[in-house]
Amino acid sequence: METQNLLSVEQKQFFDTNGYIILERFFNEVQVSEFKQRIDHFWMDRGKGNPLTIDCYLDRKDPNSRWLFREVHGDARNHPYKLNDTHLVDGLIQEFSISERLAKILKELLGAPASVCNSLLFERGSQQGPHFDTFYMPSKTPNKMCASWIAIDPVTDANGPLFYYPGSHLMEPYKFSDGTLRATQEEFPKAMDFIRKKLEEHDLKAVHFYPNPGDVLIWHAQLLHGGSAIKDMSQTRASLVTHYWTTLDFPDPTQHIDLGDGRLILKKPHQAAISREEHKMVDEFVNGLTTPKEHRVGLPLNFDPRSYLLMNPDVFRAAWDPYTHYKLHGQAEGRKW
Ligand SMILES: O=C(O)CCC(=O)C(=O)O
Repeated sequence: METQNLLSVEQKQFFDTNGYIILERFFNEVQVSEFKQRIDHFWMDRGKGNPLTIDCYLDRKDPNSRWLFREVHGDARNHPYKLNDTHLVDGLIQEFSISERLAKILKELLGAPASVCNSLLFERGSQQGPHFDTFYMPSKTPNKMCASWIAIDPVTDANGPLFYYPGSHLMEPYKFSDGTLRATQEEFPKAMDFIRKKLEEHDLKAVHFYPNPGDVLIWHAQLLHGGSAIKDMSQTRASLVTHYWTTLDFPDPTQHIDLGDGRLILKKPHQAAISREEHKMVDEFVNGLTTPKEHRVGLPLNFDPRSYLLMNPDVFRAAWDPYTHYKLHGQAEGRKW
């Protein structure tokens, strides 16, 4: 039996033309308040077996260093952070990341069932510069990927609104030297120059997003977006970002956790399988690395050697240099960091 579409023809056309759609009051006040309580719960319940990782400021200026959530100081909560993949461990987060209604809408936009590839829980803005999601996680089938951004707190100019460039998904993408859209550290400045030129050519300007709690923005994989600077760090701006690939790239049903009603999550190993003692050894090992220069080129933009070893204890235990291992084996094996 043919199920009815949830998006109107106009909404679908808007997405195709602009690269995003906004769904106001998609989640109600009760759901939003449960979500907020769940964030408190995550911070209180950080026991020994907690498998989550967090990207946060601790000893560095940028928030890209990854830690075991159970080991970070509670003060990390007062700074921008991303708590990774809570959808893998929590049913309430799954109700947001891939609610039944959202799954149907994503299928209408992508033309194939969506499956959650990852999720990021923020309590403050990311302050991340303009980027395409394909810099980090391009889908195998071009353009068969998108993301949802769910507002949990109201967004103001002071708490670092998300910004995006309507129509940027139609610009010619920058291809990195390996022929893919996945960014490398060395080529990043060149790619950004190319993108700035294209924005000028198409006369595209950034728009800021000021949603109310419960509103959802869905963006196309190639929509240029980022997070504005936070002017008032005391204001939280909780949000959940979920990235989706499709079953076109993962046709084997055993690759997904099937929650029923078309709700799919890609299976992933839990990320933090390393003991506290080994963790210290990883730090020392990484500080002492003397990797040859040629092994450090062509790596993904956000490659973090420390996090790579933390998430792949077998690599650390075999005393592999993380850069070399990633280039020779990890990339082809789809290993994470
Ligand atoms: O919420 C933000 O500040 C930006 C999020 C973002 O760019 C992303 O998760 O890809």
